[in-house]
Amino acid sequence: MARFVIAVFTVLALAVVHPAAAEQTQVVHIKAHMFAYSPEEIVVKKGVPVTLELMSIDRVHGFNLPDFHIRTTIQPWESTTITFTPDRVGRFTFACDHFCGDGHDDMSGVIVVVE
Ligand SMILES: [Cu+2]
Repeated sequence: MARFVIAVFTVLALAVVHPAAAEQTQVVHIKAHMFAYSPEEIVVKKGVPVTLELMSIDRVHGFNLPDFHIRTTIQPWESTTITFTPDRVGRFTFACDHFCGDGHDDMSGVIVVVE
């Protein structure tokens, strides 16, 4: 009986902890492809950590978000993860900085940080 009570208690405790933990990080999946990011615009909350999971579905691309000093290379079919905490509100442009073809110069997106 005691074991059963402990098991039920554990399940309840996990159920309570899990949603809170999920709110502490904003996970956003971004796909890169010639010559755009999908989605092109993401909205995140100021002061809450953001994890970007970046993946290219065709060739090598870059991801440069200078306002937050973030820059990485995105490899095809490999997940690249970046975590940062936006410390101010606004609209911040990210762009491909790895030449990927004729549309490369137009390959960009926006992170909107809200209160
Ligand atoms: Cu490019």
